Amino acid sequence: MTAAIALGSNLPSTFGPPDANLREALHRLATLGNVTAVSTFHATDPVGYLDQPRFLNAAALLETTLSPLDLLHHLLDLEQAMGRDRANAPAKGPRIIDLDLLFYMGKNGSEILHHPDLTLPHPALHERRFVLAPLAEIAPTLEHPTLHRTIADLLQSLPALP
Ligand code: PH2
Ligand code: MG
Ligand code: MG
Repeated sequence: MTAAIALGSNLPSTFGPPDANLREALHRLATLGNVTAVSTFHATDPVGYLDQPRFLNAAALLETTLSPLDLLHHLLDLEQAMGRDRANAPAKGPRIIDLDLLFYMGKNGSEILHHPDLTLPHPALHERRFVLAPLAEIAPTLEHPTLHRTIADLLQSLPALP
């Protein structure tokens, strides 16, 4: 099975600045399966909660035997192990590392899941340039299972940058 994962960081940690956090997270992702593709790192303006530093965003493909929910829980553990403190941080606010499960390609194609802890595909991915632009580098032809558009298509359809 292959999962598509979005990575983001906009705070320094004991590992260093955001680019070091992304590299550290990619090393740790490799303990959950085979990392088969990694995008370049994109410097992006914060979306949603504007009063925070710029982000560094990336995307990766992970070949894994973990189920979607097991993978999600490993991603959350990994965020915490790298020092992310969710309890004392605003939603959508600054973070050392964010690892979001975007798509999970199982035996029957890209999975659709509505679970209290996990929605697949990630419900906001199609409107986020900071997700689509890195993902388009490594999976341009991946098709969204409910929107029936490829990642390259969805990226093209975003409103023009201001
Ligand atoms: N993540 C958010 C909120 N806003 N903005 C950018 N540019 N990149 C992110 O990864 C990001 C964000 C919540 O997950
Ligand atoms: Mg996120
Ligand atoms: Mg997240």
